[in-house]
Amino acid sequence: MKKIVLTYGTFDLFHVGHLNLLTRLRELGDYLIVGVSTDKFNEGKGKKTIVSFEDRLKIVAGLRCVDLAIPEESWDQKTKDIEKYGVSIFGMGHDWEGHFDFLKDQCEVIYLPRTDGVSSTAIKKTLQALDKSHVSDLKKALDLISSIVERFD
Ligand code: C2G
Repeated sequence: MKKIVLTYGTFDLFHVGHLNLLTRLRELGDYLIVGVSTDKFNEGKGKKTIVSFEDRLKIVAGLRCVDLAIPEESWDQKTKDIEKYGVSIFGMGHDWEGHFDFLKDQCEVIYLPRTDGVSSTAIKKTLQALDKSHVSDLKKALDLISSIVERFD
């Protein structure tokens, strides 16, 4: 009887934190299913993504540790997916600690430590700082500040 593990996420700008989690979840069972949030579902989460759902799904599906990638379209599909796929373990990173304990009557629920120092948000911020148009805006702001400072000298 295969031990099926299930998780969900946005997986935007896929990074090592995502990979560590998926690898660790896969090691807990024999088959890992990953629900990837659709763009529409992310709008509901208030999450703006850089990488399209199609590409995020393809990247996750292409990972050696992932056996099946499915769309995540709603918060309440977890219960149905656990039933449909005969899931034994539902796992998430510990930033979700407690949020999915209601699934405990269907399967084991675990929260694994997040990987520190990396997040899609931090990557976006770094890219913004390096963006040329952003740098010219910063330069304009600096020129304005120095002209104001000069007036007070
Ligand atoms: N994660 C991690 N370490 C990081 C960043 C993320 O372990 N440095 C984990 C998160 O805890 C989550 C998974 O990677 O379990 C995916 O993270 P996100 O793509 O940010 O997913 P999120 O937007 O939290 O969506 O129904 C659940 C939601 O779809 C989860």
